[in-house]
Amino acid sequence: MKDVTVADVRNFVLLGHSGSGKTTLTDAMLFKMGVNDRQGSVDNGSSMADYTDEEKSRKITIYAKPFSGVHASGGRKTAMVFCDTPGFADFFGQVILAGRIANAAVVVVDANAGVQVGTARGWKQADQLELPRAVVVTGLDRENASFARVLAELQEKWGARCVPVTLPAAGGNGVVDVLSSAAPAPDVAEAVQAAKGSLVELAAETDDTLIEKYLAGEPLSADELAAGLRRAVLERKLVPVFACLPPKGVGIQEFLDGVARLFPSPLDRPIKDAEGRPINPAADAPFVGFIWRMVNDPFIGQLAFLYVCGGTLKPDMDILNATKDQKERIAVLGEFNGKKQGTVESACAGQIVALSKLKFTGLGDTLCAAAHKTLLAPFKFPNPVAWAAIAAKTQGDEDKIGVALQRVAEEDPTIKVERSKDTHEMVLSGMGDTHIAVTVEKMKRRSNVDVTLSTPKVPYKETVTAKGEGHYKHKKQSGGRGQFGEVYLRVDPLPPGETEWFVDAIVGGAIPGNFLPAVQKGLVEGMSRGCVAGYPVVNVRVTVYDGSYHEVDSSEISFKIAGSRAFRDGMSKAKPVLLEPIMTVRVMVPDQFMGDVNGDLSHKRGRIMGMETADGMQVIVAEAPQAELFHYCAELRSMTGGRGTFEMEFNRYEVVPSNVAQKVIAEAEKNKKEEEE
Ligand SMILES: Nc1nc2c(ncn2[C@@H]2O[C@H](COP(=O)(O)OP(=O)(O)O)[C@@H](O)[C@H]2O)c(=O)[nH]1
Ligand SMILES: [Mg+2]
Repeated sequence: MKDVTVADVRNFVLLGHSGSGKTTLTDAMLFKMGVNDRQGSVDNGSSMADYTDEEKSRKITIYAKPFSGVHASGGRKTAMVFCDTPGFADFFGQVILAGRIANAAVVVVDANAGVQVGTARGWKQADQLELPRAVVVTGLDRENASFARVLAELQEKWGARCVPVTLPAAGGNGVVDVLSSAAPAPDVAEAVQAAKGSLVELAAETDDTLIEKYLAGEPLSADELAAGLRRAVLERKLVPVFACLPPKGVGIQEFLDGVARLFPSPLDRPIKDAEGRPINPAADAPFVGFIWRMVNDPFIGQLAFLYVCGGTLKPDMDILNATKDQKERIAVLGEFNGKKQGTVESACAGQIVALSKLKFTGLGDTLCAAAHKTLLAPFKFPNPVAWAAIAAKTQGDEDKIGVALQRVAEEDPTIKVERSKDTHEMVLSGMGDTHIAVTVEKMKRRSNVDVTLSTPKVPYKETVTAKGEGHYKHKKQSGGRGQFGEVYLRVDPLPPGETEWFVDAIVGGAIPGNFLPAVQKGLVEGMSRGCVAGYPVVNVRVTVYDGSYHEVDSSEISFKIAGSRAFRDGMSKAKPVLLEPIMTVRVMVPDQFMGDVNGDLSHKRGRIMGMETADGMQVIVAEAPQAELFHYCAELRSMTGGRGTFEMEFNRYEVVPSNVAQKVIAEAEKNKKEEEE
């Protein structure tokens, strides 16, 4: 974009339920602004926005992507910068990324389906970010579509501030602009009149002198009305509603006109730094920018997408990465519309540029003029809600998985990989099963590693509940020098608060002091695989109180073996039990699902600890075993039509009830046999 002034930049993010038409609207806008010479379509794979293989094969948006173009209307040029985002809950991380750099939100609502789960999720995110917003009602041609019905629903949910600025007309093949001076067709005249009345009133209410004028029955001038409307949108007292039929390009011109007229520019809404101080958005202020998107492109290499918060970025400037405290060099400012790439000579507030070959910069970093260090707050993402153990299909590919996943995680901070030190599995976690599946697919395509996914193993542990005596005499005579070591010990529960698990109660040198470390080593080994199902043993105390040795045959290895076996003997007599991790779960659901969710949790051996309400939702706090929760995300979504969400964290270990323990033990024995074969 050339010759753009900050005041003429409009920057917004598209939010809404999956399938509501956000991407189709994106393609329609790009075509209207001449960025594309035909209108791309999600359905035939020609969309400029949903262009990645994983998006094309699923026909859904997976990544938030930036677009830009110039909208010319009435002799005025406006730079439109906007992000298309996924509506699917699994990819909400992308909404968090794009939301951070938006000056306004456009919530897309389908005229048949109305407000859906994803619509409400997007709206809530916009609320949290305090974003001014508009609604675009799409799908006017769909069966049972009704603009009037959706408008009523919007007003019921989000107030009378939702007022149409364009209305469907001409049997759905056109729209009328409520504020246009042309006389509306008779069939819409009444609706136009009502909307105009509401708009004028909301505009007047933003200013004391205007409201006086309005109440005195004087008309507002065109300039007063325009300024009042913009202020009302900025203050979130007006949510303009637009009617569109994106596949046919109907209402797009009017929508872009509306954005140019009504939306704030970056000058109206300065971004705040980490301390809450506004960053000066003016073009001549010191440069500050924020990295909100990273892409590891197999052909281009790594691209860092930067949002300019203030000042003007030009190539070859002295740039500081304030997050890493490192100087960076910038050669070229890239501009991307999907795959289509170009370059720009400079970028001001509200614009997005792609930077390549940065040395230190990652997602969430702040770049700024070296002489004016500024830092923005880092991103915050929700905790994972879905987990899968991941293993290489081909032996030897394990290292490749690690590297490939790390590259994916650089782009997508809601994907996490961890090697469990308890189960030794590599566990991939994310925002849902589809998120994990897409990640694996992407990894395969880019790094050519094939993996298998499975339910992660539960990190069971074992302990004892009573006192047990253990004894082992290790004696071996095989030709030359033999082996000899004998250990007597007692195993009992480690008293709460104590950490000293080993007690030396040997008297009279029954086991010489120099062999005690070997005995201890044997105990540690014994504790690494308990006698119940071979899981690590915790919270036990071992008192070694007697033993015997042989002048010649005793050795470290003999005592290590004796220690390990004596422990096993003692533990098996000390009423050993299996322990499992218990999680604290917070489930957020609308009222009507309370019964189902509570019932299901009890079914999962859960205990309801409390209930509260927050944000108009019921919050159920429960404790339940981790073993029952690996697939809770999918189960809760299907139980609640996607409206329930949850978070969970580890709480403590608890004894596994014996009927469940029997199954775990049987499974462990089966696995052991398989290993031995
Ligand atoms: N009939 C009709 N179909 C639409 C309209 N807008 C989008 N679609 C279709 O709805 C489906 C989902 O659209 P898409 O833009 O991918 O939705 P998104 O998930 O919100 O990005 C696609 O098959 C589109 O062709 C519309 O206004 N009318
Ligand atoms: Mg989409």
